[in-house]
Amino acid sequence: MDDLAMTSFEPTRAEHAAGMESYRREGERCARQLGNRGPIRFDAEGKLHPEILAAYWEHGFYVFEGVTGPDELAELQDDVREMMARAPVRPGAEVDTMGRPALGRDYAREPYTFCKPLSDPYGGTNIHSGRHPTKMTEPVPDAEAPEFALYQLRGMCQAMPAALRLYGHPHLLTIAETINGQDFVPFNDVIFVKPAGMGASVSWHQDGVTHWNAPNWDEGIHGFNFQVQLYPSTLGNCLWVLPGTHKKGRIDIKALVEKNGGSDCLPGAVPMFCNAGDVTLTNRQILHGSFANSSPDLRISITFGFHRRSSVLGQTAKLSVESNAVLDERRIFERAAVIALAIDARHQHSPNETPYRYEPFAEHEDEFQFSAATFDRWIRDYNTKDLAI
Ligand SMILES: O=C(O)CCC(=O)C(=O)O
Repeated sequence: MDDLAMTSFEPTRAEHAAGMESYRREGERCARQLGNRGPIRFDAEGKLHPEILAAYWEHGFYVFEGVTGPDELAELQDDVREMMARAPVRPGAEVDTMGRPALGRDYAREPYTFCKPLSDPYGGTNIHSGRHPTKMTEPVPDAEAPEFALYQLRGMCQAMPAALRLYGHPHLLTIAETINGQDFVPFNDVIFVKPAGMGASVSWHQDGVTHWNAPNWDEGIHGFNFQVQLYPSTLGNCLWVLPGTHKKGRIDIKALVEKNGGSDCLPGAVPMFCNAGDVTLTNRQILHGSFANSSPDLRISITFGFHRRSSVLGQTAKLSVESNAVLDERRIFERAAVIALAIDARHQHSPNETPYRYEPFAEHEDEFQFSAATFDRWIRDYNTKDLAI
């Protein structure tokens, strides 16, 4: 148990950072022993290497080092910086800090989410089917902190050319195919922004909400998420996971925290620290969360996931604006079309890279070439068709 567990008052930002120190170091020590990090490796058939796959299924996560090269990383950082600069000057405003129309006023889904610095907006609420039952420690921000800080960005494939191209990354799509089959389907995307000394927490949770009681439930049924890290993901700002919990069914998070004396510093949890350009792969069923970013370092994680087609087809949409829409063949095709166009957008930008071949669109490659017209038809407001389960 860490020092903060014994306190019932709200620590200041600095007290929180200091109080987490020993927990972070112990988590780092455990994480380094797991053997689930390194560069992407493929086997002779071009699939994700079986040793990596085995480590992923054992622990429920993997850290891939050096996935995006310096040029791609710089393009992503530039696009995200620009999207952040175009955010409404305050929640609900029509203009950005420079008085320009804020980005996304014509998007069907609001692309920006704000929250109070160092708060926990989900913990203990019914948001997202109540999957965040406990509240994280909410440190008191420094006096100069603004009233609101950016928390999440949505609609990356519409808002940022580099992010659309990332969505067509051949190595990431090959991993998706190895784990979820050739007919894998997309899930959704969101960019987590954890500003230095201000970033809000994401309370402990498991992601999936659909299949927990299904007779065919297994450790992969709710898919996985990638997080492409644009800056170093440090012990002080990164996502934490409780290894192996993706295999254990639904966890009683409340009981776990109570057993831990009410502290959110769960024993056995490990930090997914890594460098800019690294990509983490996280099973959606693993127990995971991130603490208020009381550290001096910004984290920006481009998060997008993939499912088995069989997990999605015929289910109803959860966790999204359009909850309870049926996820039928048509909807899957329309949402998956973003992958096909992302592959072509990437190919047009980097013609020397071998593009990924997405089996469900293999017969439609001529139709799904990236252009202004296909952008309007398939990408504009694509995230109203997310396949969230
Ligand atoms: O990156 C984070 O801080 C939270 C990510 C998360 O909870 C998720 O992807 O479900």
